[in-house]
Amino acid sequence: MKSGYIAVIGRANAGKSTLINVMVGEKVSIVSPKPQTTRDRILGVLTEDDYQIVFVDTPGIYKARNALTDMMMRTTETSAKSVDYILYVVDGHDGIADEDFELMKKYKALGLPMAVAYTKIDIMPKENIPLDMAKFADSGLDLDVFPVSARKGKNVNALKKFLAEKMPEGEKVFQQDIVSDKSERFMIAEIMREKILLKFDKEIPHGIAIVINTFEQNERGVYEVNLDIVCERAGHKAILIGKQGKAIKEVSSFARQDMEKFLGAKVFLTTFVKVKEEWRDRPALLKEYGYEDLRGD
Ligand SMILES: Nc1nc2c(ncn2[C@@H]2O[C@H](COP(=O)(O)OP(=O)(O)O)[C@@H](O)[C@H]2O)c(=O)[nH]1
Ligand SMILES: [Mg+2]
Repeated sequence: MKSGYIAVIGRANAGKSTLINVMVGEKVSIVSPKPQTTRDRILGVLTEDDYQIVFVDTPGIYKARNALTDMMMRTTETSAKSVDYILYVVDGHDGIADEDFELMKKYKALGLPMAVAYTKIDIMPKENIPLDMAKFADSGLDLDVFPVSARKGKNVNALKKFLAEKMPEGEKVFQQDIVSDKSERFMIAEIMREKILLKFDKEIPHGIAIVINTFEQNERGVYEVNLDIVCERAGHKAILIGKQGKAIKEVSSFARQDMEKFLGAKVFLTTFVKVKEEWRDRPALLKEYGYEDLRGD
């Protein structure tokens, strides 16, 4: 049996979470076109007859600007140091940046083996692929590069197989049917945050925290979910709610549908919007909202 941990690293928005979801075969991490979508370290577990890979999704790499992003960066750093292997994700559509090579060099210097997933090839001109492959070859970093499309599932099996073979011999860490280390409650909050990321622009989604007050399945099998959407300003609250509550109704409806898909049952969702100024810079509130500091983990 092969079994090990792989940290999935790369710039914000590269497509890390999408690729993990596809490899695991279930949604374990939310996805949006905006940076800072993933805030926590999330484990996505892929189990086959002869191997288990635990993918460590990370918040990505960008410059820290507040206590929350600072903590997210530390989470990425810490996660990258306690694994067997690194999968570096490059957005092929966006193109390889010098920063990517700097980061790959930095993580290689930790002494961990690394492969590259060059993703989103479904939306880029085919002729760019060999040009970028030459850049990888010329980097002197000795990398195994896999051009993939997470969205179309292209070449993903080849990548999985390659990674499985790189895992050390060992027993399973998670039971066969476990796909994530996170609870259903956590995913419900994340699904709500994903829909807000998809609907609202600028600073609003980055200043959102979701607090689940109730998460219960009643005797009819319906999940009763009550949650607070915490934002940073009264102005944001007004936008989140919208005229006659139109915006919040719409976003809650999308969230509910996705929650039902995730839980495989009906959901009765009620939401409240609250303001907590500057919560992202207040350690006590970060903790209250479930953002635990992984430093020294
Ligand atoms: N077309 C296309 N879009 C993708 C692919 N993978 C990710 N995306 C999109 O890229 C954006 C960022 O993806 P996400 O997984 O959240 O990136 P992360 O920040 O690295 O975790 C989202 O809008 C995804 O839908 C892909 O293979 N093809
Ligand atoms: Mg992500």
